[in-house]
Amino acid sequence: PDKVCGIYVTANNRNIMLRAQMPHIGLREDILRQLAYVVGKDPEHATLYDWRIALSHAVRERIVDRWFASTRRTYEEGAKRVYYLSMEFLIGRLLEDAITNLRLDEAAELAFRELGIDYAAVLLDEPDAALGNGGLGRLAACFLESLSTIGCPAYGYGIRYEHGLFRQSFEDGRQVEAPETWLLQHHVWEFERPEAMFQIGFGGEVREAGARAVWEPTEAVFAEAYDTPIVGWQGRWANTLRLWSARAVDPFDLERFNLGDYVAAAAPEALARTISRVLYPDDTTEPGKELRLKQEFFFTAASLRDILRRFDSEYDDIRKLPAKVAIQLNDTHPAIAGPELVRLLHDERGLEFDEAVALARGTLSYTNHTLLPEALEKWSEGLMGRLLPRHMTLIERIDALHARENPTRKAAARANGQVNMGELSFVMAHKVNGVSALHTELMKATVFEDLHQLHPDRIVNQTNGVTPRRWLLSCNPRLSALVTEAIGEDWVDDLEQLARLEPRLSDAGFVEGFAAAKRANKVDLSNWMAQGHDLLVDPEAMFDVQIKRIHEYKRQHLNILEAIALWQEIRANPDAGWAPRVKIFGGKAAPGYVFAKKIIRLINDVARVVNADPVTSPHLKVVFLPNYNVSLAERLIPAADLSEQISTAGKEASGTGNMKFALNGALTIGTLDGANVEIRERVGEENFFLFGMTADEVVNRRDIANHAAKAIAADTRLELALKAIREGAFSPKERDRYRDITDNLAGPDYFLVCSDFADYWRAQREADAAYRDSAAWTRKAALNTARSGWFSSDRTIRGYMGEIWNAGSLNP
Ligand code: GL2
Repeated sequence: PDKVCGIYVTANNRNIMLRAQMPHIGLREDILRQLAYVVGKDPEHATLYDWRIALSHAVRERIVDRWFASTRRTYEEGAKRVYYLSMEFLIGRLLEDAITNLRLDEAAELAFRELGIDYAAVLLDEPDAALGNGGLGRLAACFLESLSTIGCPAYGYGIRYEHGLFRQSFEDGRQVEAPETWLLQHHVWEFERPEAMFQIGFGGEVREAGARAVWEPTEAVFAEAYDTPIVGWQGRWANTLRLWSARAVDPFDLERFNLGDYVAAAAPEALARTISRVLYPDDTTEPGKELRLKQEFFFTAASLRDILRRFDSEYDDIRKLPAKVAIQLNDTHPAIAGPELVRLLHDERGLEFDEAVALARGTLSYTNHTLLPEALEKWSEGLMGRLLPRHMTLIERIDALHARENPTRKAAARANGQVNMGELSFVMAHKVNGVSALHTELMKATVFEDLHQLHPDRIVNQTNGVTPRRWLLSCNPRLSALVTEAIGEDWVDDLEQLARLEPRLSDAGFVEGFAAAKRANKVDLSNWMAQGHDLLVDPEAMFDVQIKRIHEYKRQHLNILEAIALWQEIRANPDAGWAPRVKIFGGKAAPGYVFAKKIIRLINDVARVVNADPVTSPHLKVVFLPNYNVSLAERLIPAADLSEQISTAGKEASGTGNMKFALNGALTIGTLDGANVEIRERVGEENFFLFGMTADEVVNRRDIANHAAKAIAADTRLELALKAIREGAFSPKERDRYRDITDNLAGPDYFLVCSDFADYWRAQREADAAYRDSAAWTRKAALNTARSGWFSSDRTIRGYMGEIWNAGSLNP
């Protein structure tokens, strides 16, 4: 018999095996079969939704074959497994991703053409799985895809939030939040695993039992697993994303129900489910709520138990744990994994405490994603002691052990009535990494200075990356086709091959093709904005895009101040030959972040006034697109000319949007912050518009008295722009509306908007001049694409595998 994917083919399973090898075979028939027998519709009555579910099932079947084969190989080889623990996985739509990776695009398109159904509309029907806030969650999603592409046996572990990140709309320019409801529709991609269920406890007492302790929680919930297969490029490998959902141990109070108290009867279930109900809509700041700590312990504890159960099924010596298991903590959110793993090894399995710590440390590693002080998690001892009494004692013992090993140590994880989760993560990890070269150096010099002195080999850098399958191949078919035509398709999983485009820049046909792809993407976007948002923009104009969470450190207000100044200057001098621009914004503000929400409203108010000005509107438009998410990013990035990466230096750990733009041929205007530094080094300084203070200069500038007032006094444009806001030019009915913004900027201006304004203006005018020479601009844009190959998340993951996890690839 034939052997396919490690399975011998019999007559019965021949069709399945054929499909595993050639997934396009029989796709149309499978769609129709799924439509009938899974969706329960005939083609005459099927809606777009029905077709999408049918197609998704047909695609899913093809993934499952690979998935089984991957799992089987991992067991056969006794391979080390990587576990990525993350509170967030911002995966977006999954159907197109799967179709791309299985190379089913043509077959699917053909099938729907034959069926007379709009294939593009079917793909767009899928809601985004928005189980993340921003960069941190999207990075986790790119990593999952790269792990599968590379064929590294891995699991993602997280929470199956019933409601992902809120939906954003604008009312009178203000952000309005509505709950996100992705699970209201049937979620095709997951498999429920009722057999993988763990009871997770909270609160209660700790009973001493000899050298060990027994924790007796008073409250408990079940964690139930849902698995989503994640298929890599060409379907060679598929890993699992396992998300935990909370449910009650005693779901229903029958006695209360029979007494007619229906609300009380349902309360236990409702309370338990709260744990996996919502994603915290905070980016880089922690709400510090009990529920958040419960969420963290809930998913971390369930994941660890699952990991040990799997380990036990293969090995009988727990001392092999670090050799067979690598657990990555994505930020400090799962930091309780340190003490929990020690508890499982020491209290439950009877290992000596010191050995339990050593094994845990050999298994765990930790990624830091931010240096913002408000984002470094700290829990009060009161709260943690109440919820996790045993862990409190263990943290104290971990501190004591570490102090014994390192007598010169200054700080501790438990200090001043708080538990410092960064400190705890560092001490419990064998490697700690930053996410860009600059960020990693700042970690060593600031938050982890003392610990770095004690453990100089522990901190390493792994600069972030993005998956080229989603962020070029699939989101930008025109540019991908051009690239493949020029250098073949090996670039898709070997992105550094893009360097081979560089010699093609002397070929007029290639350069023209590059410009044509960008132009066509811009026309598409303009049409979409005209249809969906009633916004008319000229595709010839420069598309200047800032899309990311709204935060003072990211400085959307610097961008809109520049827009105001430009508007004023064009009004004063309309015939100066302005390079036309469309400034596009997108991004959500945390619901409780009042200042960020004010920035959103200001941008919308400015857009209204500026876009209605007949004098300036041929030259300048301002657009804020609502509900920015992964799918909107996929639409905007291929059409961008200029990428705004203008954070206060030292504040953006890495950024990953910056990489997506460069890869898709946008030029960056940016500060020396995060991965911008490395992008500029690679694409060349002449192909990047640099401005602003360095991280060191930022720190020094803050010490200068009245730095903002001085910057304003020295720059008439800035002064006039602020004056216009203050005098109500954009809020005539409420002149004070932006008083807190203007007061802040003229006063403390912690993020140094005013101090960087003049240089930002200069860089923007340089960008204008460069854009006017369209041949030179296209060349710069193409060089950005050709030199962005290093920013693939495949490269990042290989770095983790080699320097942190000591894990290998099983790809055939
Ligand atoms: C972040 C950083 O702010 C961002 O610069 C980085 O690219 C990502 C991924 O490493 O992580 N840190 C953080 O807490 N969030 C981020 O996006 N939310």
